[in-house]
Amino acid sequence: MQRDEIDLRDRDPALKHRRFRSIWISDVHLGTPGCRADHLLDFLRHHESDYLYLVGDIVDGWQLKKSWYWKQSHNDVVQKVLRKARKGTRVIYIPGNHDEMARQFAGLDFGGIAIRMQAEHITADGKRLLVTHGDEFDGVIQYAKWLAYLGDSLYTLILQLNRGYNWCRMKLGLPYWSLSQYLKHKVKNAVNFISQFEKILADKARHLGYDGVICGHIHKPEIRDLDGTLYGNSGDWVESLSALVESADGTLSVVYWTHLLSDAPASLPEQEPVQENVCAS
Ligand SMILES: [Mn+2]
Repeated sequence: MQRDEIDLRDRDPALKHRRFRSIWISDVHLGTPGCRADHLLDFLRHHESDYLYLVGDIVDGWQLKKSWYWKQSHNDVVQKVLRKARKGTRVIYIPGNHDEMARQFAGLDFGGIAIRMQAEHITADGKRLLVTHGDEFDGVIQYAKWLAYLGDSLYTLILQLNRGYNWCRMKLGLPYWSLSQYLKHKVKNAVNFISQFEKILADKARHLGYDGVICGHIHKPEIRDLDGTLYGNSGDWVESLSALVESADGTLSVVYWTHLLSDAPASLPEQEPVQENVCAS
């Protein structure tokens, strides 16, 4: 059984469906082996909402161009979203950089799904939020698309080169070059990148007169206040298996699929949704 083929049929049927005012999901990457479509399907089955925002990188066109990968569960996710739209959920699809081919349809509606470059969401308590995938604020992607492509395979290449490189260094009497040191440096840079990305998006939203921003792109679920501006990120369905949700009163929170699975039936009746990093404002 593959990692994404877990059997969810034995789940307790008492697990109630939760209703939120809004749900944001992003970075599903349908069309790649990494996509946890079964988990997302399970999440969508147990969560209803008035608004459902698909915040980009839903289908991974970059990977599909390289090699075709499409499973039944990937179809099921698409069908489930279309069904929600038919049944009255307002579905807004904001394409990201991996599904940029859908951007040419921005402004149009298909099957009850509104395709937009970005959207404005007004919460139940009146906050105006900018909803955008976020890659347009990512310097690397914006200015050098080939560099972003390169990133995918760079790590593999480094690992391959490291052995040969160090063999040469040894022959030349040079000390071993540490890959782990290099990667530690890279991780530090990644942390810097994330905080920079968050700041840039919050600044942009503030500049445009919004109370906050909701985005995806960096696969890091988050909800917090950045200098008085709300920053929300719905995460992804490759690693974190997360979504952003808005309760009936306008409270925003991050929910994780893993928490959904671990919900004990005994504690279920009228239990508040699993909330993490709840933003007070
Ligand atoms: Mn992206």
